[in-house]
Amino acid sequence: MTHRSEAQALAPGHHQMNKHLPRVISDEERAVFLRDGVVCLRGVFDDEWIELLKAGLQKNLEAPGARSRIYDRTDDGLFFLYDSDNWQQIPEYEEFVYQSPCAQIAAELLEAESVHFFFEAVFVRSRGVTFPTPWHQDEPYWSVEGMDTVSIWKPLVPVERQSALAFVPGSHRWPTRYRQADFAVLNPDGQEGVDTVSFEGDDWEPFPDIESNRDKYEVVSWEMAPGDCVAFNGRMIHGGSGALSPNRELRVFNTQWLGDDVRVRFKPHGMDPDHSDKMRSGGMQTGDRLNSDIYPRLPVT
Ligand SMILES: O=C(O)CCC(=O)C(=O)O
Repeated sequence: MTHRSEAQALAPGHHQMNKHLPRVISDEERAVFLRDGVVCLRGVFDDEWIELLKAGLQKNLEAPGARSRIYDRTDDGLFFLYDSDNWQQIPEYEEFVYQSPCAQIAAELLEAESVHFFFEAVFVRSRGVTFPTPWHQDEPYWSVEGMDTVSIWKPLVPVERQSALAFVPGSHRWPTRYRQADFAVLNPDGQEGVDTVSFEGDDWEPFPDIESNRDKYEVVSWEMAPGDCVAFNGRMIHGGSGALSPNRELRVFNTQWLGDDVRVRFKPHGMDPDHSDKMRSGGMQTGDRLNSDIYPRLPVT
């Protein structure tokens, strides 16, 4: 594994992208991603990346970040934790962002010459948690707008199909603006200052009932092993993960990548995660391209 300091020495002022994808992303996989908005990629991260992320996640759990949230907690101590944007505090995450094949995968799926890294997110469920992630689309919550987005969701432990993140194929192209869930209400510990959104008014249609109509919406999910990932567009309807078997935990590391048409857009209904302060302090306003000093731009080599 090349360390970031070596990479910087190789390319001052630029971050060298690791080229060691264990295998090529096929034309068919790219076509599925563009058509369905989601593709399951098998065996694209070697064990060394999984071990690195596990070590980083352990540090993350020992010292959760400012955005850390508990979404669910049971009386017998089971929890579902979310955290994000700690990549500059956790060296293992930073190394993964700059050096792993992840940026290459994102750029290849988006057919882009470079991609911006937006943020990482972790989703940790202790053994037997059944709490499902509400169905939603990501982009309405983000402080950016655009079609060229991809999130790369990878379990660090084996995950059964019933527990994996699930998707409505093709929903990234649906024109309807749906009223999204406010994740701020998932707050059993009464944490203060959590990001909140409010999709009020006539601009938003009621969110479809995906859970009761999984067959109708042709919902897909996959049993996955460490090294596999699902790559999905930020406009995809997804959710329904959870439902762990009693002896299974779930540890997921997700990274979000932004391509050519993405611009900053501060949303009047609120943002989650709200990057508007971070963006404003980096000189970004609605309509701007992302500032590469804040959101690293990684070229495909
Ligand atoms: O892993 C989960 O349960 C939620 C993931 C999710 O919603 C996301 O990555 O956008």
